[in-house]
Amino acid sequence: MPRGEITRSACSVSPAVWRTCIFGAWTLLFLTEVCAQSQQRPIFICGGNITGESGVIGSQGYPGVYPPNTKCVWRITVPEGKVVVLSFRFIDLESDNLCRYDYVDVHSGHAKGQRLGRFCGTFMPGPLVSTDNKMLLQMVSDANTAGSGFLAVFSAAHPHERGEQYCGGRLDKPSGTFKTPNWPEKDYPVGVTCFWHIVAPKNQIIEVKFEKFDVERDNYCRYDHVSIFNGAEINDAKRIGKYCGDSPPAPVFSEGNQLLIQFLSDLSLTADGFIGHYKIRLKTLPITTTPPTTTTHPVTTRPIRT
Ligand SMILES: [Ca+2]
Ligand SMILES: [Ca+2]
Repeated sequence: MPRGEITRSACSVSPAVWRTCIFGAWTLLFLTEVCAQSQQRPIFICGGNITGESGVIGSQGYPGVYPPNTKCVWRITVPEGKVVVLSFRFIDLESDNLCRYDYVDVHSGHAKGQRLGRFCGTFMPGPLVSTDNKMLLQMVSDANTAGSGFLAVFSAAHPHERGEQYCGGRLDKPSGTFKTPNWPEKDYPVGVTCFWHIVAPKNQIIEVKFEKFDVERDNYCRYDHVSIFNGAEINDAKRIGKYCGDSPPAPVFSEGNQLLIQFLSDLSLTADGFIGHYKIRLKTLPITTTPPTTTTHPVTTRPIRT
């Protein structure tokens, strides 16, 4: 698969065509018009590295039907200190309840740790916000059935600049609040994934309390749920808890100075959602006998089944 920038010079013509141009002014005018039009419309190819304040990403060949059996990866980098806000403008991928065949995954960062969502069919999620200045999109297609793909725009934003409209982000103030999209006016939407990454100064810990909590109930929290992890990434070995239903979880304390809160809703049944608060605390009382974990490099995910 060709990989590279999302746009490239859109107007290349054969020598034969140029000969035609030389002998016919109208032909030249026609070509100029075609070139002008095609330069306004980027040609979308399979994946690439995109750096800048804003940009457009489309599936390979968009708005044409995407090819089968592809895996395309786009890595977005916006200026340091900002976050990436990605908004889908159009999605048409093979439809499936579990997005098993064709899908586009959106990850916060360039590693594939924090997935902000997996999308297929024509479901359009709200804007997705990374926790740092990097985001990764991966689109996968299988052998059969395809659609027109997707078109998305991204822009750089200051963390929390557009806070009320989105969910997730990096929280590094001494205290703060996080809540599901639409809280308290409406139920949270289907198909959202939010990550709040709370960072305290070194040698301090984080306390999280939920004020109100109502997330689709299931005995195993299989559908919609909140998971809280020690550290900065999804890691089953560092999961503090997984919560759903309408009773607020008991207050949670981090072991170290970072905590990741993940909220996921599936594609059906929603509820009021939640509002929670965190506070950074001095590590005065021994909260746990496990030594605090300070991780500066990626930790391999080790699924634990008990
Ligand atoms: Ca397919
Ligand atoms: Ca649900």
